[in-house]
Amino acid sequence: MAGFFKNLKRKLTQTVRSLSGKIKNIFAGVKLSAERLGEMEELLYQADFGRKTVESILDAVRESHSRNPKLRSEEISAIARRILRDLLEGSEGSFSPQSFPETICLVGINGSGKTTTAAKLAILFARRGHGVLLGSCDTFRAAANEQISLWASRLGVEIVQSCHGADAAAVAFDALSAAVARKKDLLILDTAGRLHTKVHLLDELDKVQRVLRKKLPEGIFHRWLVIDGHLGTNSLRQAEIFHGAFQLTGIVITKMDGTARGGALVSIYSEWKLPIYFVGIGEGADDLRPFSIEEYLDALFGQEEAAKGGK
Ligand SMILES: Nc1nc2c(ncn2[C@@H]2O[C@H](COP(=O)(O)OP(=O)(O)OP(=O)(O)O)[C@@H](O)[C@H]2O)c(=O)[nH]1
Ligand SMILES: [Mg+2]
Repeated sequence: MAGFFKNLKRKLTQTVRSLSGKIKNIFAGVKLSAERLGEMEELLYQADFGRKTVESILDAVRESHSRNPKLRSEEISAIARRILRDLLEGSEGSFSPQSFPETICLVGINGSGKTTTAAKLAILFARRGHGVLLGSCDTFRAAANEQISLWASRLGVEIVQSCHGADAAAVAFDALSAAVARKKDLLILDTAGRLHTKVHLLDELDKVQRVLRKKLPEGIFHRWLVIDGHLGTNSLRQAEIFHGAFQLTGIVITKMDGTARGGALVSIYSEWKLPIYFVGIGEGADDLRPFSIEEYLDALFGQEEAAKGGK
């Protein structure tokens, strides 16, 4: 846990500066005014918090200010933190393969980080002693096979894949059969990135899902949307389309390192109430952490606010 905090905080330094530091810059030593609140509003939008989230925070600040006209910047940060914590309540996904072959199918738009996340998950659970099989249903992108097989051999994880242009649903079927035959605890399926606006690609994914649904009871068939943390409010639309098409069961947010944003996560959770399982914080195999609300807030606001009663 401490490692996660240090890592995520180090990697989110830009965010730390923008939220904790900037709230201080806006309010330190000056009276709270409509103009200052306007600046805070802008800051929150820049960090990708959605309208409802921003309004909830500003309303709470105004309300506290009416009771205490001498509200300090630290207290304003603590209020924002409290509102975000409330909005995120219940969002921490906890995952450990229980009955074989538990299957995670990763879906999302192009370049969101699915393949990298598949590799990171594979090594994470392999190290915990689980039998893991990777399946590559990305038969669409020419270099996809090479990319994932390189990961598999580097990490020493078994993989099932097919040739470029093959039927993705057939690969899903083969991978699942192999997972059963080899008695793997966990099958992690990577899929081709697709724009949520491209109907034929969504149809292909639907076929993959139907093949898996026939074989897997609902409880062990996980459909996680991989979202790029840089993409901001656009990711709400992605979640809506992918959730509508595949009844998602969870979320992974990638590229949370080095982004001054990351607030869209709160909107996605508020809207869909899908558990957030993992956060990607880099390109390496170990740069994946279980999602933790407090650590996310610490990373956003900085340790100082955490110590000052934001918790
Ligand atoms: N900084 C950072 N980069 C990441 C992270 N996750 C993935 N990437 C990088 O993002 C790029 C795209 O990652 P992929 O895993 O190939 O994405 P994908 O969703 O499989 O892409 P397609 O298969 O083309 O749809 C690569 O350069 C990764 O190294 C992360 O958490 N942090
Ligand atoms: Mg990929």
